[in-house]
Amino acid sequence: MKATAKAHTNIALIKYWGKRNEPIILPTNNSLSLTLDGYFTTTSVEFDETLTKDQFILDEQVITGEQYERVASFLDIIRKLAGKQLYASITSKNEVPTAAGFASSASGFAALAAAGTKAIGLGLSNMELSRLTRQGSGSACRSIYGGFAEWQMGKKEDGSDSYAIPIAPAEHWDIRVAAVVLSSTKKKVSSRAGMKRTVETSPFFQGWLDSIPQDLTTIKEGIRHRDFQKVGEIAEANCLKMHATTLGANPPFTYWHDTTIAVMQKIQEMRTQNIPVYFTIDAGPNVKVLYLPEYEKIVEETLRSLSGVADIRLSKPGQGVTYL
Ligand code: 2P0
Repeated sequence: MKATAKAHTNIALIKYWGKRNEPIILPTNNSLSLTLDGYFTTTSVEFDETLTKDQFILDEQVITGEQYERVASFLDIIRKLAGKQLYASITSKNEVPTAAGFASSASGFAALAAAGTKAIGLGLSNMELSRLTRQGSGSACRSIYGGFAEWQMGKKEDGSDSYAIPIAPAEHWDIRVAAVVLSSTKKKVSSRAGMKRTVETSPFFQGWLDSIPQDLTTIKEGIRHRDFQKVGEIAEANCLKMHATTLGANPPFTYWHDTTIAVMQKIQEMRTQNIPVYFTIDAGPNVKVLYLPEYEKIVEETLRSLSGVADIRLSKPGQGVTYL
């Protein structure tokens, strides 16, 4: 009744930004991401007949409150699927530096879903595992796969057709991501609250949705042909459109800081000097820079020299969920 799994986080190139069903996490649009090797969560789940409630230990700390409730509710879904009323002891270790602006919820729920279902004796396919993982955290459903994965929003309201599918494995293309860590990174609006406010109030939201199908078609073509310019241009434009929706929300908000804008401008300036680099930004102020391996040195040096930048963390494409 015990299993251990490891899952990596991912960076969205076409963003998930909006839910059409909050309780079971159904998105308003398809999204597409690259799984990253540098950031992962390892989780062990052990079901135990003597326990009267779940126990959750993260990085050697006993977790209570909202974070505990989210994990226990997710295990309720696994218990229901398996038809077994057993509690578990969950032990997780995060190798996701929160300062780098990567959400540990993606690798966290992917590892929890994989270890939990294996420990309770459910033999799920990757499709079933991704569909289940989605209910813990939306972006986590893409972390079941390595390399490039697309979360298909699905049409059904029961969520049965909403899960990620693999687009290309990590070995297909060595595209790199530099996370630019800013000195000041206080985040005021969580991604969950931010996307909700945007869906409910932003007049730009429909424009965002209308633009997704073409972005997806073009970026998938670019990935297939390893066309870096095509992938970079679409990823950067898609990120800017997502962030534009927040400015139209009521009350309006932005995740950007002054250094966020300085890094974006530096990236665009590097392109005028024939250095092929593009950026993307999630629901926070840190910038993620896309580049090819031969430009690693110049990318790292240039970004490190900017004021307000605390650190640069480099990552390669990573693998999907594995069992240890
Ligand atoms: C993404 N983000 O596609 C987008 C881009 C942030 C910006 O997925 O409510 O933690 O758990 O489904 O997955 C962050 O939202 O939200 C996110 P929930 P999640 O990666």
